[in-house]
Amino acid sequence: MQKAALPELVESIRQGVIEGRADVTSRFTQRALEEGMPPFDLYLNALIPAMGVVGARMQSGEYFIPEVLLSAKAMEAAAEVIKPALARTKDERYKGKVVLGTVEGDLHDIGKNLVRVMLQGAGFQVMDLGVDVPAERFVAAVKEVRPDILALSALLSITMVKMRDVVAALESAGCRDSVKVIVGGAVVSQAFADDIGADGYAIEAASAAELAKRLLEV
Ligand code: B1M
Repeated sequence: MQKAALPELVESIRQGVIEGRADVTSRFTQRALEEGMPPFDLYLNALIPAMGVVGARMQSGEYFIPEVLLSAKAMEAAAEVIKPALARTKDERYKGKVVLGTVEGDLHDIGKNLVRVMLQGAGFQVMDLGVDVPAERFVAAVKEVRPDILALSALLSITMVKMRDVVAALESAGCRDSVKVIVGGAVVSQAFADDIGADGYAIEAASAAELAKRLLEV
């Protein structure tokens, strides 16, 4: 196979995500890893900025949902290729249990999945409840699994308020003090986290794993 410079590979992956080409992103991601690019750098330099471009195009009306879904699929295809490489860098020491999910009404899961990968890479055992998770389902999982951390993701202004409902539901069920609640997602902020009584906020996936470690002091 012909050698390609890393910046060119990164650009091809970025374009692959923007154009919604899963075949392109998985092929070039594989090549970038073979060329020695650290897996996390691929997220930071190629995948996340490319989804930023897709978001801007959605906002300006240039892209509609079908295009965005194709881009999301292309990003997931690259993420599948990166996963084994990330697993090899895994910190095997067990850090604790996390229940994770995207709140009710919200179907965005790319960022949440990245948070899961980072938590697992840091040594946490993660139970991922998926997307559109009602407050009662989070409470049931907290009672059942007894996690150290409950991690909530939201990408929409209209669904971030559901995070407050989850905290309230934990309080009503008498299990608020048994778990640390952390929140994140593009619309969430530290001020919002403080306002709803969460234990922590992280701006991106790697810092979510750092936050989880800090909260458990491990
Ligand atoms: Co949606 N969408 N979307 N969308 N979508 C946004 C979020 C939006 C900003 C686009 C825009 O208008 N510019 C906008 C929200 C505006 C707002 O409310 N403020 C929006 C909208 C409006 C909508 C719909 C309402 C569109 C419609 O139907 N008219 C609809 C809602 C559906 C629903 O959820 N009920 C909708 C649908 C969709 C798709 C299904 C087409 C698709 C989702 C596919 C999927 O997730 N499987 C989609 C996508 C892909 C996007 C954009 C383009 C990209 C999101 C993404 O995956 N980014 C997005 C625009 C944008 O963000 N630029 C947009 C990449 C990902 C790695 O980043 O998710 O931010 P992110 O995660 C980051 C951090 O936020 C953080 O870490 C991650 C990485 O480091 N993080 C956490 C996330 N969760 C965390 C939890 C933590 C800590 C950190 O602790 C627990």
